[in-house]
Amino acid sequence: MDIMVKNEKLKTWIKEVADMCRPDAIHICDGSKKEYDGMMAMLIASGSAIALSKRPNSYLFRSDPSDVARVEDRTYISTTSKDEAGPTNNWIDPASLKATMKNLYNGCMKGRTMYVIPFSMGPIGSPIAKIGVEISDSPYVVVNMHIMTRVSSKVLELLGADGDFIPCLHSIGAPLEKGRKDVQWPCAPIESKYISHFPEENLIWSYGSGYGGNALLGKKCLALRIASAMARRESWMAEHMLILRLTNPEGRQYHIAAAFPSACGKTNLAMMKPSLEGWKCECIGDDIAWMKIGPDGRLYAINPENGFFGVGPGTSYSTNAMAMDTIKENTIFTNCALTDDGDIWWEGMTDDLPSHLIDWKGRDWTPSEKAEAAHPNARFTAAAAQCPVICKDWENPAGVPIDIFIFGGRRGSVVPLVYESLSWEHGVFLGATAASETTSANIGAVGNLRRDPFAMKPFCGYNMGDYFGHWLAMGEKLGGKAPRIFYVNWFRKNQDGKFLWPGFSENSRVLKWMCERVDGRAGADESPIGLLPKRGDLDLSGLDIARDDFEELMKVDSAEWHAEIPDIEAHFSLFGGRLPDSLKDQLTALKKRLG
Ligand code: SAT
Ligand code: MN
Repeated sequence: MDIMVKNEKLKTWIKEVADMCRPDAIHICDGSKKEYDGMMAMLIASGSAIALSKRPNSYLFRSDPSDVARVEDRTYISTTSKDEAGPTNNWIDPASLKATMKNLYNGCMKGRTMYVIPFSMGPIGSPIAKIGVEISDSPYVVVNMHIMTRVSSKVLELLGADGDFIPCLHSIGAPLEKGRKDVQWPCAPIESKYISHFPEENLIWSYGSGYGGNALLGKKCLALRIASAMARRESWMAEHMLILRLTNPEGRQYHIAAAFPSACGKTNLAMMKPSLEGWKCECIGDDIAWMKIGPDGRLYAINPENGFFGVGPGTSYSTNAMAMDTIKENTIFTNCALTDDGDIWWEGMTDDLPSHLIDWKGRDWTPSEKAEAAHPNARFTAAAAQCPVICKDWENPAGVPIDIFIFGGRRGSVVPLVYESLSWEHGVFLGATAASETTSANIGAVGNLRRDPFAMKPFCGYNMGDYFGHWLAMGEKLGGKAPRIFYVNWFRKNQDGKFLWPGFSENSRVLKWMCERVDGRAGADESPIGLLPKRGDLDLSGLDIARDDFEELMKVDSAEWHAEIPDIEAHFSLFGGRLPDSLKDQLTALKKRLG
């Protein structure tokens, strides 16, 4: 074993895993450019990666068609009691889950190299950062972790002999027999995939998938599922939220954290170019926020990640120019289409369709093809530092003080463009009842409505009833310094199925109203569901939107909201005695207001 490892717990763990998984070789990663380049050269030689001649230092990967997104059905929160995992998580008791997985791990790395990846979530050495070590047999995971987290031998130095870290074990679950040629994207069949979390011992075991959040274990597994359980124990928050800084024409800064389900436009909002004169948006993070109460009693947020794992399709110079500039070079692409001149392409990137492509499955594609050229969950992996509007404070260990929380989802009907909560408790009710049409970020049907509280349904590492309680408790601690809470829906459609709101840059109009609410400068009308902007409160100057359409967009229809109640009741009933009373009171109050 490499001499670099001095940490006792790490040494023991590496040996245990190697004895169980039986790799041919062990490589301790140092996070260097040399390591990255060497790994890419190997991936190109083996046929797993394609170097893109049109994009400097950028590569395309194509996954197995069965391994294209997170697998929520195969994701487990394994706590001693089932009740601790709660009704929104899959649960198997730790002893039997570990027994099953040890069987799978047994010899699973034969013919492969086992990579030991020391990484930091948050700037290395900062007091709020957490150290993880991922063991993986996937070189694709190594190169992605290089971008998405801070991989470095400095992390090992920091660990010293007895420092603690979060062990993250990952295998693609595809041992390679001697003399056999490897496939392009080795992985295990769906029924033997397991993405398992043991929050009582801060441990992650993932098996069978090489894709995204299933395999890059610093992200959803550590920074959300394990971190949310730690945050509850230690009175802080780990949330599925983007973080942005908005500056108004007078130079006043506002910090916004917003929770939307996967593939609902968090990256677009985080890097938005405001259409309003004089307003500026800077990105701090696009997916995860860790938040603590600071010495002044306000809530401060940091982004624990180092890069973006963003959805490609729909991203273009008109929807998200900053993302397009971020991925100009040094980017990993997964499941995008390949152009004839050696670049990537996805649906929505350009107005004109290319006349010929190689699709994400490696087949010839022409515009007459019905199937998409890029997978709808095709992704780019790029360093946050490459974003032209990355905020200068994005790595500040003190974080940024949050003024505004936004919840939302994708709803074709019922929910208006924006409304404000009546109180913190009501805001928690809005988060707890958030609903969205499902997207391709998870394996499963797309477009079904589901309750996705705080956009955390797939990511909460403990009983979600207790999580609601944690939000209420944080509100009590924050008191008058708590951020204001809003709910948005960029996705409302008219009867013909056309979007009523242009979204993207124009969302700055909605954010402006929120900022003015914070400053007590904009009005609001009370409605049964919350506070709506009064006519004239939303700055619509220069925007071509028909009056009828705007009314439709902002409409709160009593009958439609009445029809939501049984679904909210069914959702709440899942939590039984763990549902905080104050949320029951909020539901009763909503019914009363609806009349
Ligand atoms: O695949 S990831 O979990 O990293 C992306 C997402 O679903 O948000
Ligand atoms: Mn996400």
